[in-house]
This record gives sequence, C-alpha cells and structure tokens, in this order.
Amino acid sequence: MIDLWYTENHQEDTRFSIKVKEHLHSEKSPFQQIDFFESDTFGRFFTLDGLMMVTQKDEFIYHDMITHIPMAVNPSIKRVLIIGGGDGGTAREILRYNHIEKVDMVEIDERVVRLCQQYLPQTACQLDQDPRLTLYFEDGLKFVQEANDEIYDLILVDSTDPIGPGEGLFTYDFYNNCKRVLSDAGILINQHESPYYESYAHEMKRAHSKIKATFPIAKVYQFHMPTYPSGHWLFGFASKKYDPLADLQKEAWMNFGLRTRYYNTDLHMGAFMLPTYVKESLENA
Ligand code: AAT
Repeated sequence: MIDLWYTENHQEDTRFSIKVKEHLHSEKSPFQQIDFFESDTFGRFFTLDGLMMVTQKDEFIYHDMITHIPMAVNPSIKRVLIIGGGDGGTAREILRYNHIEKVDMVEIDERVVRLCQQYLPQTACQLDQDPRLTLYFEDGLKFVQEANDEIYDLILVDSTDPIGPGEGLFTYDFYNNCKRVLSDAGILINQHESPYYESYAHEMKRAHSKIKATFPIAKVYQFHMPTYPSGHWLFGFASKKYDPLADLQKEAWMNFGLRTRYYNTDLHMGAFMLPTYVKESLENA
C-alpha cells in the first residue's frame, strides 16, 4: 500500500498535507487545473491550481461567514450577485432566505460547477434547483463592467486568490463597478486573504487599500478556516451606508429562524474585533 497525500505549499518552507483515500478526478480546464480528492478528516475536497477551495467538513464556516454577516446588517436584501463560488455553497446559503428575489451567479469556469454537481452535491445542491438563481459562465470583471447601475443590494465575491483568473477581481476597475451596480443600501463582501503569512498579508493589504479608497465604509472580519493557509482567513465588508456593527439587526436576523453551525449574532460582533497586528497592518495599507 502506497500512502497518498495532498500537499499544498503555504510558504516556501511550510506545507499543509491531508492523507488522501482516493484522487477522484483531475483535469485542466481552459482556466485552471481542477482536482477532487477523498479523505477521512475533511471528507471530499477540491483544489484549483493546487490551492484548497472547499472541503466537505469545513465549508460551512466559509459559507456562513460570506452570507449571513451582510444579511444580518441589511435583512431586506433582495437582489444578489455572486461572483465565482462555482461549488455552489454561497448560493445554497443565500437561497435559504425566502424573501430573496433574485440571485445572479457569475462563474468563469463551467467545469467547476459541473464537477461540483457530480462530486460535491453537498454544496452544489441548489445550482439547478431554485428558479430565483441564474447562472452565467463568464468573467466576473466583464459582467460588472457591463451591468446596469444600482441593480443589486449585495455582491458576494467568492473568488480564488489574486493569481490566475481571479486577478481582475482585486482591481480598482472591479471595485468601482461593484459600487456602481450596487443600490444605495448596497453591501460588497470580498475575498480578503489571510493576515498571517507575509505573501498573503501583502494581498490583504493591497485589497484593503483599494476598497478603502472606493467605499465610504470598509471593514474587515475574520474567521477560522482549518484548511486555508494559516487557518486564519478574512473577508472585507464594504458599503455605501451600513456599518456592520452599528447597523446589525440582531432581532430581525434571529426572526428568520435559520439554523447555522458557525454564524451567530454574538460571533458577528466578535468577528470584526481584530488582533493588534492585523489592525496595524490594515491601518498602514
Ligand atoms: N466557495 C468557496 C470556493 C471558492 S472557488 C472560487 C471560484 O471563483 C472558482 O470556481 C473560480 O473558477 C472562480 N473565479 C475565479 N476567477 C473568476 C472570475 N474572474 N470571474 C468569475 N469567477 C471566477 C473560493 C475559494 C477561496 C480560496 C481562498 N484561498
């Protein structure tokens, strides 16, 4: 018996490995290298260009934090744009709100969606089920460049890191267009990388400085993601008028009656309380 391990370089001299029971699928799409694996501890997982995207066991943390934070700040959100998120986890969570009227999801790589439907039904379960959801297979940057003004209340940027196809989603052009297509009450949640390892912290600062320059309100919140580099991951919260703490609608969110395994309204407050070194590095961004 040969031991099979999935190994990801988190730094040049630091690696993260998961013992693999089976390498289920491997292919190169026009956009990226896609792999699916089976493991004991994290269940099924998939990677793009050798970077972890989703595991069955910890995906609830990421998908709770990308969706429920903005929904608890503005519970009247009705029109949502998801950029990326081909595994379907973000769409699944946002569609749990019955009052949401429309979700447009723009994923650059149709193969990610099709393979997740095959191998990860846990996250992809709503992708061909809910009539409120429309899937577009195109570049998210181009999509927002061409979209009309003020047509969404919420944009969720569930993208890869700023290398490869995700790069354009970390630019002024993208953030400005997001601002334009958002309503007055609009909120943008975006990938903010990790504060710990220098190469990721560098991207965190770059993303934050651009968002800070684009939106009147730009905050950062943290969560614990066991399979992402350093386990410490961030999302950005940007908006035209809502402050994620002062405007938290605790009661209204609890009245939705959604059961969540990671998110709760106490954690909501705590997630925006950042360690000193993270605060300092964001202030200097
Ligand atoms: N739900 C967590 C999973 C992801 S996957 C990110 C998705 O973004 C991928 O399916 C990728 O194909 C898509 N994507 C990348 N660039 C673009 C683009 N320009 N337009 C639209 N979709 C895009 C996120 C994992 C986060 C990992 C953090 N290390």
